[in-house]
Amino acid sequence: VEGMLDRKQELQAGGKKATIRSWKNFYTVLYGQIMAFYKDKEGAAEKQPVSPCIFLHNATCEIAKDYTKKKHVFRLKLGDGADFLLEASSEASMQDWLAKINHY
Ligand code: I3P
Repeated sequence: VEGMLDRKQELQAGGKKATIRSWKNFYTVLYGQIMAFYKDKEGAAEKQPVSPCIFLHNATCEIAKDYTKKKHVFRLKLGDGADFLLEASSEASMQDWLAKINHY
């Protein structure tokens, strides 16, 4: 699964509040248990990530019901305590990401 996602980091590894908290837009690709972040589809084709990839081992994700400022937002909690909000472009797209991420 791949596509544009807006991402905001809420917690860093260890569970500390993240210092850089703005939303950023990435062309996001899931390769098995690795989530990679590119500028756009071309960047993905050229394998030129613009942000460190995320390892989904021990990660969980669910709809971010507590986050009401945007629609179609889900929360990804990593095994190391980091926590990201991810905004999909539609309900269907969000459900697709949730299903694929929770499959691992
Ligand atoms: C952040 C930016 C985010 C905002 C975050 C701000 O500021 O405005 O959009 O999150 O609020 O810290 P900056 O661009 O200066 O980094 P929301 O969109 O969720 O409000 P937060 O610190 O309350 O998470």
